[in-house]
Amino acid sequence: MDAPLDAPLLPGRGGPGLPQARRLVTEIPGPCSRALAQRRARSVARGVSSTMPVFAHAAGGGILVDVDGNALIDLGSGIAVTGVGNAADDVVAAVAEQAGRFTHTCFMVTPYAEYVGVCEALARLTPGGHEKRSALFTSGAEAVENAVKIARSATGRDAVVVFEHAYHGRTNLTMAMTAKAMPYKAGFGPFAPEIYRMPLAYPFRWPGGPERCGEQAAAQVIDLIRTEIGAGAVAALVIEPIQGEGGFVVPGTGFLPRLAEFCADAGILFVADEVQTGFARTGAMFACEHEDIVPDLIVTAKGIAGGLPLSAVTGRAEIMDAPQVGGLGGTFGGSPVACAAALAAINLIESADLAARARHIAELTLPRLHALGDRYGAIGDVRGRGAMLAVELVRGPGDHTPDRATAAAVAAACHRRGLIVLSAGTWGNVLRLLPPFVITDDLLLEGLDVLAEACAEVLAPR
Ligand code: PLZ
Repeated sequence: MDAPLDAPLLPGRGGPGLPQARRLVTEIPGPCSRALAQRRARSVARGVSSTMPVFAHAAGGGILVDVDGNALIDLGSGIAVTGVGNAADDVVAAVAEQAGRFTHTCFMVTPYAEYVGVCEALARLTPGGHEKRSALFTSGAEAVENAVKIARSATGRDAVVVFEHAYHGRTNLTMAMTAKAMPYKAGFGPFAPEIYRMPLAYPFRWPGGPERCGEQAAAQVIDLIRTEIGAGAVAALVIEPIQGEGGFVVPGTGFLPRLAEFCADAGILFVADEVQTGFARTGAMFACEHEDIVPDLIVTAKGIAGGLPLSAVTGRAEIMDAPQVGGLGGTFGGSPVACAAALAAINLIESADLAARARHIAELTLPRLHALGDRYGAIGDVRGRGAMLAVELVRGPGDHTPDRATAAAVAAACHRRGLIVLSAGTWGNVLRLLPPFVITDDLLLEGLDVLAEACAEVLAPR
């Protein structure tokens, strides 16, 4: 390791031009990050937490440079946002061009073409050949809330079905829809009514074993909806096709198609929350495509705009057009700068076939994760799709008890070595990888070597 620098020479900009190599010049966190952490403690509410103790200076490709000049490998993409790379050239140019013409008019006051362009792209890219409409918002949670508003308006029904381990956001309605109490809900109630939580087809933890998990869980859910809510009372079933914060749980085979079929028969709208899985993350443009699901409404955010805040609800024209004129909106919803960024990001995802890149990332990564699983009994499950992959840590072989402390220790060992990895899961015992699609093979493999070193430091071999 090089000697600490008193005045680090920091890059003037990020983007793909940053050297794509890990480089540690101080301990993590370094002195500049520690000084900022002190200012932060005096000015930022403690409820807002961070995974890594370093402050960002510039980022691009698969590298994030901190304020001390350390270059870290980014296997988090800011929680599945910067798939096209951070500060991607085309996104930066589109943002600069748009901001130089106008930053805001409010679409509800004087509309602009960029908003329409994003809605056209969403209609073209989302599953299903039917006529579609979209409405744009700012955060994922806001879009989920609006999907529920639209579903209630279109069906005249109140109830909303959600699932164990689900994450849908931090606003009042979406807190009610999110499963996990700590830290998302504790002390923040009372919560919105008419939200009903159902069992999820979680193959690794399904009592009847993984093989028939999808089929058995779907049968349970359908029975519970019929007997405890009444199918005719349900406006929408909202589900992440692969759970994000819940631990990258890929529902057991057949679960999603069976639920979609039941919803269609019962007049319940099938709403896919693709906030985390959308825009090529799972190796398809949308995760629903892996199981040929055509949702009635699809909620997107995160990866849509290369790092700018933008979210959307897209769906069947007749459903989307149910709310009264003026019933949907928001001052910043579909900000022109975010829309310009989205048009650039979507163009990159399509023209560079970043979904194929995400599948290639899985091909490089999964064998390595399985090899770690073979070596260490604490790795109970390896799962995910595309560039959305995870390992679940448990007490030991045959003991599925979640092991949060060990997951945290492996994550901390990665962080000390300059690798950004995130945890997830209801019990906090899942390590998840969300690399940017544009990461080079070499950098990804180096990141996986660092993960292997961290496992060797923390875990006992079988
Ligand atoms: N739906 C499926 O993954 C956001 C949350 C980070 P917002 N996930 C990251 C945190 O701890 O706040 C998410 C998601 C799914 C909805 C959301 C909410 O999206 O943009 O964070 O509101």
